[in-house]
This record gives sequence, structure tokens and C-alpha cells, in this order.
Amino acid sequence: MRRAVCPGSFDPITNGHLDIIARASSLYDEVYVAVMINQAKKGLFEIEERIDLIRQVTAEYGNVRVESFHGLLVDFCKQREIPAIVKGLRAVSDFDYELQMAQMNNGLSGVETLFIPTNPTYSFLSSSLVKEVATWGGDVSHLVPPLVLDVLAERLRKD
Ligand code: COD
Repeated sequence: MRRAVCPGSFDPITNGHLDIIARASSLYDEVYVAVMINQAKKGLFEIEERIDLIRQVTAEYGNVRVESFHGLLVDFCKQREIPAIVKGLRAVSDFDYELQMAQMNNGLSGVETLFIPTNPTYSFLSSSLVKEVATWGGDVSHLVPPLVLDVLAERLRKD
């Protein structure tokens, strides 16, 4: 069984994330989406909410499993016998830090990192920008799945 993981914060999942997960799901037998818990960073959505959204928007792929993890990504991989991390690369500016993480993870446990170039439609897209634009009433309907658009609008109305 060929397994890979797509890790991230997913606060919330965007069409950019989804594009990478979909492409990974066509390359591997089983794809884990790991929602990594960073207690120093309070997100807009609780971890369980992020997981629920990701599960719903990836349900159609059939081979995607969604879990959260508190700790090192290499330990998530070790525990589930996952040999490959799949990341999306948006721009050269991403590459510097992604390369450092890939080399650190490989040095720690031998896990490989594979980069998929982002769909150019989403090369400027991040969860932070989506939240910022939505907070000020900007249209993000082309940047997130419809389900996420709904919960985002509801959450920002409440806050
Ligand atoms: N197009 C394509 N890909 C995208 C896009 C886009 N528009 N947006 C995001 N992505 C991909 C990228 O591959 C990105 O890395 C990933 O989705 C996740 O993005 P975010 O923003 O949700 O998540 P980050 O960048 O906050 O995630 C960082 C991690 C949680 C992966 C990292 O900090 C980590 O591995 N932490 C665990 C602790 C650990 O092991 N630390 C040591 C690292 S060496």
C-alpha cells in the first residue's frame, strides 16, 4: 500500500489545499491529511471543526483519511508507516522554508518530501489571506469550497 501525508494547519481548508490533496489522492493508494496542532497559534477554527470540514470536502476521493496530531510530523509518519510527505509549492518564496523542513524531516527519520507545483489559479492563496479578505467583506467564493464559505461567513458574523 503506497501511503502519503499532506500536513498543514488548514485553518480553514482552501481550494489550494484541496487541489494538492486531490492530486496526491490520484498518485497514492492512501492519503492522510494531518491537521497539525500548534498550541502557540490560536486559529479561527477549532481542530475538530477543521477535521470535519476536510472530511466533508474530501469524501468524494475515497482514499483520504483525516486526523489531527500533536507533535512532530515525522512521528505521525512513523506511527502510520507513511514514507512520503506531499506538499504544494506556491512560489519560490515557499521553497526556502519547505526545503529546510524537507531536509530536517529526512534527517530525522528518512521520510521523503515530494513537492507538487500549485495550480497557478491558487498560487497566491493561503488560509490567512482568505480570512483577512472575508473579514472585510471581500468575495472569497472562488477560493474555498462552498461548505467552507458558509461556515466562514457564519463564524465571522459571530466574532
Ligand atoms: N497551493 C498549493 N499548496 C498549498 C496552498 C496553495 N495555495 N496553500 C497551502 N498549500 C500546501 C502547502 O504544501 C503547505 O505546506 C500546506 O498546504 C499546508 O498549508 P497551511 O498553511 O495550512 O499549513 P502550515 O504552512 O501552517 O503547515 C506547516 C506544518 C504544520 C506542515 C509544519 O509546521 C509542521 O510540519 N509542523 C509539525 C511539527 C514539526 O514536525 N516540526 C518540524 C518541521 S521540520
